[in-house]
Amino acid sequence: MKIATTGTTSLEGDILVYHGEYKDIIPRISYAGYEAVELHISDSSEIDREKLWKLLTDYHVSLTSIGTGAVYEAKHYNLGDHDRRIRRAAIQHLKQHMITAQPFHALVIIGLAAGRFSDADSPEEFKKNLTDSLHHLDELAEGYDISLGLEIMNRFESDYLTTIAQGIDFLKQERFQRILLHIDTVHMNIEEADIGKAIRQAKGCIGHVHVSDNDRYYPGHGHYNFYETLKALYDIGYDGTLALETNRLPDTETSAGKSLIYLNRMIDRIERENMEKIDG
Ligand code: LER
Ligand code: MN
Repeated sequence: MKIATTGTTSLEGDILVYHGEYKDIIPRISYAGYEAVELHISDSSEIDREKLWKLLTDYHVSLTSIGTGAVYEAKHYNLGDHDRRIRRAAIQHLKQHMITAQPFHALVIIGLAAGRFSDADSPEEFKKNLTDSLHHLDELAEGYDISLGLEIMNRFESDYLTTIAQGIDFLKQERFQRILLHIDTVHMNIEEADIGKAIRQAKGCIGHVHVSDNDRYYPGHGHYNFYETLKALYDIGYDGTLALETNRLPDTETSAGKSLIYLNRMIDRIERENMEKIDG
């Protein structure tokens, strides 16, 4: 499992760890000991991709994933909307992120940009529109050789597919080539009755994981049971990213530093226990 921090050029908001221009935050991410980052990008068509890719390569930081939710708040682009033009705009917008993701085979997140029931005339219409849009994106992702992560979010931020079990059923029904589930400790903490069991049942279906403590602080700050989550992920052979969708409190460097120490220690413990079990 690879640990990624998060970054954005937006100077506002506490959620996400590094805020600032790429030329400033990517060196800081590297000096903090991270080899991977998830970037939340408001519009991929507006960035200098070559410059970003070079910066990442020069600092040995790989791009694991792209957060895309900002467009729902800024422009209301979403994949389930009643208006076909809005759905198309959302797909084109996500396609631009796929281009940014391509050299690193990063995963493009579909979270808030999926939309809400209220964006269509009925829940049924929303589900149909979203499913059609996802099939379109699935084909595009195949062409760009990247994956998409359909984020399972809690009931206060999403109306559809709020548990891992619902996500698994949806993936099985639609048989996407490139869409996997993206789970998040904050959402699981709200929606799952048994987090370890829910993860174990999703073997082969999980493409991405957001981690933060129950209060959105760095892991280890609150009372979330990371051992249970990481052990379940380890046991199902999850080999993807743990991306720190945490706040930057009390400050960026503290959040980044404490997260890395805590998660590495937890992964080491799980690996050690596994070795001891094998050794008998
Ligand atoms: C997005 O990844 C997410 O988890 C949301 O809770 C953010 O609003
Ligand atoms: Mn998340």
